Amino acid sequence: MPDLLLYDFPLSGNCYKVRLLCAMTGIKLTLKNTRVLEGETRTEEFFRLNPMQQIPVLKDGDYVVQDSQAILVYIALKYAPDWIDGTPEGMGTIMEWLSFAAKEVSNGPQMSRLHFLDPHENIDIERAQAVGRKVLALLDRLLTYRDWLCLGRPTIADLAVFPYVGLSEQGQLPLADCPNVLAWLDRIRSLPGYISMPGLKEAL
Ligand SMILES: N[C@@H](CCC(=O)N[C@@H](CS)C(=O)NCC(=O)O)C(=O)O
Repeated sequence: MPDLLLYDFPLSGNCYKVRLLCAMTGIKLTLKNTRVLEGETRTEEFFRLNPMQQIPVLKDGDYVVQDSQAILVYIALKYAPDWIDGTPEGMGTIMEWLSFAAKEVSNGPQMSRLHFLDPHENIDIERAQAVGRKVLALLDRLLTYRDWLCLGRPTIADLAVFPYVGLSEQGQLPLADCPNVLAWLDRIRSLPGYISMPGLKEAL
C-alpha cells in the first residue's frame, strides 16, 4: 500500500483532483497544507521541490511529480490502473481530456473562479468567462451522447475536468442551462469513495 505525500491547499481544485482519485481508489494520502496565499510556494525551499512554484506536488518516497494532470497519470499507472488505459489509443484519448483540463478548463472556469475568490489576481474576467461558457457548451453538447468523457467509463479524464466545472458558479458561470453537465457531475458524485471540497454542491 503506497503512502503518498501531497503538498495541498483545501481550496485548490487542482489539489482536489488528486485527493479525489485517492479517495475513490482507497489510496492513503498524507496532506501537507501549503499556504499558497501567504507565498509559501515562492520560497527558495519550495523552488527546489517544484521549480514551477505551484501546488499540487506529490512525493512518493524519493520520487517527486508536480502538476495535477501528471500526478493523476502517475498514480493511476502505478496504483489504480482501472482509472487509466495503458494502450496507445486509450492513453491518447485520455490525454486529449487532460490537455483540455490544463488549457480550456483552466483558462475558463478556473480563472473565472479565481477572479472572484482573489480580486488581486490580474485576470481578464470577460475573456475567462467567454472561454468558460464555451467549455460548458461543448461539454453539455458532448454529454448528450455519452455518460463519461471518454472510453465509456469513469477515468482520470473525468476527474481532471470535474473540479473547476463543478465550481463554475463561483466564477459566475451558471450551470442551470447545462442539464447534461449537471447529470455528469451527479454521476461522478455517485461513484464509490467520492469526497467533496469547499464550494462544490452536494447534489443537483
Ligand atoms: N498546471 C498546474 C496548475 C497548478 C495551479 O494552478 N496551482 C495553483 C493552485 S490551484 C498555485 O499553486 N498557485 C500559486 C501560484 O501560482 O503562485 C496543475 O494542473 O497542477
